[in-house]
Amino acid sequence: MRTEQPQVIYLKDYQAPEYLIDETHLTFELFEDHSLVHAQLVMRRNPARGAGLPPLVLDGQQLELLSVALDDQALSAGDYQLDDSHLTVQPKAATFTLDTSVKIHPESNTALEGLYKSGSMFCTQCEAEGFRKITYYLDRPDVMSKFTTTVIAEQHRYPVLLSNGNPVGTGPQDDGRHWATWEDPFMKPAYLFALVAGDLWCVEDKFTRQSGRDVTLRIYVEPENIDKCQHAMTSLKKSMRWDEEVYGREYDLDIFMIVAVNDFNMGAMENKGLNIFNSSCVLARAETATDAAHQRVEAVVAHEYFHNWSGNRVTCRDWFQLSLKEGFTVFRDSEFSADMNSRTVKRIEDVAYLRTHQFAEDAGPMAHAVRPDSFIEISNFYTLTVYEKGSEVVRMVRTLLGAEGFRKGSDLYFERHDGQAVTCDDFIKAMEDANGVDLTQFKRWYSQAGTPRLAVSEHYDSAAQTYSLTFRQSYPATPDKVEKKPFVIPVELGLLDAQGNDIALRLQGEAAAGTSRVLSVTEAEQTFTFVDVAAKPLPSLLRGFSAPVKLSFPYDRDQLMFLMQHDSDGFNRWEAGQQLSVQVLQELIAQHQQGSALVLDQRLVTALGTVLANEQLDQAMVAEMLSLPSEAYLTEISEVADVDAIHAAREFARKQIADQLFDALNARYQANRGVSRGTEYVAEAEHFARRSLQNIVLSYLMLSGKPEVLAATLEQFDACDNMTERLTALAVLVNSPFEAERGKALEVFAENFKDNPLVMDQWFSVQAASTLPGGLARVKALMQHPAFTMKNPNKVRALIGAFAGQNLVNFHAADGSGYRFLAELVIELNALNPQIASRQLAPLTRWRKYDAARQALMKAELERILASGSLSSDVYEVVSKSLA
Ligand code: B3K
Ligand code: ZN
Repeated sequence: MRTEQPQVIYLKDYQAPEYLIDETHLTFELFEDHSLVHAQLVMRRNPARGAGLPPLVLDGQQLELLSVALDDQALSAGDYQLDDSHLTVQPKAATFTLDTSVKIHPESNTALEGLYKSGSMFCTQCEAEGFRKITYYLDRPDVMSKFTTTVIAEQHRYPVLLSNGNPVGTGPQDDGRHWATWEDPFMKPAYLFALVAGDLWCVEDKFTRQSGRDVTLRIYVEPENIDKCQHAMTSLKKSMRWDEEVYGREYDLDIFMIVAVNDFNMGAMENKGLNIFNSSCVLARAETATDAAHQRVEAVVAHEYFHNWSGNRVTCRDWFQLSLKEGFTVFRDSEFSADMNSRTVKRIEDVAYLRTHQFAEDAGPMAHAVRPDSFIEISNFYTLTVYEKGSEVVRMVRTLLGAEGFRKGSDLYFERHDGQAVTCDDFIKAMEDANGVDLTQFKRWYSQAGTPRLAVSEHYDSAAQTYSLTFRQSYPATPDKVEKKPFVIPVELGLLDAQGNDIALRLQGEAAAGTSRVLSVTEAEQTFTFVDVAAKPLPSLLRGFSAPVKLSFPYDRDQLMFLMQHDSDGFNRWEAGQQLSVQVLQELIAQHQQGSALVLDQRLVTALGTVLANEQLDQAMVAEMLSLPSEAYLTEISEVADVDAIHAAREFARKQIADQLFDALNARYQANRGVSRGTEYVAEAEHFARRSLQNIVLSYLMLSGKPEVLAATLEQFDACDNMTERLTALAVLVNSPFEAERGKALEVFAENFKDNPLVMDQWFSVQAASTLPGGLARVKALMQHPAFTMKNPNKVRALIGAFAGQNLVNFHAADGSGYRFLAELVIELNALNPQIASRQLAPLTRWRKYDAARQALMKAELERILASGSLSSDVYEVVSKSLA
């Protein structure tokens, strides 16, 4: 908890550390009611900071200092200063050794940062600033050290003792305890430190590197989960191969370990050689994990593995540079997933996510640049902007340089900075130097917050046979009130003729350049003119979503239908469908607001009918195209979001589509369920595609309320062999009018899976997201369920996160009951786990999107949180910025 006024930390104040830590020797003695940490730090004055011996200020929080010695001389209380967050000592020489012993309480650490207990095992989470809750240290990423770690614990309870690097020794003590020592040969910052002690089983495999040497791979889990590790292991081996092939990066230690823990604040953590994972991102098998969960496991395993180079070998100089490792690594994992599955579908998923959630963040009170220039609490900056927009920025670099130029740049980056802690500027510099280009203007993507708008207009001159496109950039105001300068916006485009074929592209004054190309828009207003254009074409703009901007072009609905059918770019075919749906839905929203009868533009039904009839199209694409823009996305693009009208309009459109296309939907359902019934579960793209279409189609069919659909749903629920089909059937029932069947299915499901917490998370989520009336009461009742606990972040996300984030009509109930409920929970969570509390707050921070009455209610709840007493810096920062 915060005891002093929270301080704002600025990038411009960065200074290199006064001292360095060459070696870190740690000994942990783990007990049930406390733990002891003995640290020996071999230190020296940082030569880069010049002569003189300023005081050594070590970070440390919630530590009970037992002893401190400088060069083996015990210090007494008068020889050092101690406050809530620092230990200060005065070195006597340029090189010295500092020994400290502290007592800590992992057994009561509910914040899940530092050393804590998850169930019966000990584990750690140090990024960003958790190491200071373990021992006194220079807890900053530019202080890199060689770590040796000894863990001592009771043999019987904790047979497995792990830390980073290679095992160098282990043995029993005569008091029933045992020890293990690990040595990490690579210099690393403290945030990559990890320790695990528990009664764990492991699955072991090996990977042969390109260079011929074997690496031992181990996944450690609690014994009951040993049958759910294979998918993660396969994903790990695929990731290792991919990083060798695509980036030329080999793994460097002889052992790589993953440990699954149930209580974890986020997805996973890339600690050197010892990744610690939320069990939701490791465990997967057909019966208990959905296709989405399988894909998430593959992506997160890859992401953490890729950090070994983008993050660990080359790390961040300071936390303002977080996107250096996160944006780049998200880009790497998304390309990996694209290569392993359907590239277009992966792009669609990423873009839909970015535009719904990151764009909302960029338009809200916490908006910040990809490289923020100030923060109060760094934990609040593990954001969609740093991760997802950061990844888009790296993607644009690749688009501008081409795949080969990008690889030259990444090679130079890794070679030049291996073993260093560097900045986003260093990354771009390597890209520039390897390609002989100047990216100075491009770097505005790192420093300017907010989503740029790009308005496009056209002009066709039939006499001159020229076609011009004019691009106008504009920038919404952001909380930093910084005046924005033009971005470099790579716009990939093509021009379609009347038959829907791409025409040859030739810019005035240039040679012909294929049928799809990238224009680099660099000015606030800029016109590009194409020559030899025989007839007015239809532009396909921002193909593959080549830049994270809000592009607008005045397409009419017939043109969008044409693009849906003919665009050679798969992403833009989907995008045309989304734009058509948005236009149609916005019309329905307006009708609802005017109190007139809702009338659906039949062109949407026709367009979706055509998609549904196209047997050649990848089934996952059909599924994506059938998915109407989410309520959250419709909210994001509204000036003032009318939650009830959005919900009514979307549900009306879905029902119309279901009724009018019933036979075609049903045919697709029967065909796919037929195949699923006769096929064993396989976690591969083609099977994901079949099930995704089968499932979205089933959710449409249920809107008909026909008894035959109920029967089909119950058949799927009972007879399928996998969680994807079962959970979809459950969700469809939960949102259906069939009350008795719904209740029965929920009961059967909970009874079957009561011992599997990850499956119970799904059970909570499906109910929390149900938009039927009475949502809040259902959520409150579920909080009393024995499987629910506020202490487990997965449970909080499954129930409260799903309610506030996905169940918009219920959460935004006009009486403010949803807001009050969330505020109360945030106050409770603030005391237990500040990081989770601050994350759950996000929906309340978006108050500017709503009508005056809701705004007042939401702000009142934010005020109430602010006034509630001793707030963590995490919650304080988000609430105070939201009210500013
Ligand atoms: N680097 C970690 C995130 C740590 C978050 C700390 N609050 C996971 C990842 O991005 O790979
Ligand atoms: Zn990461």
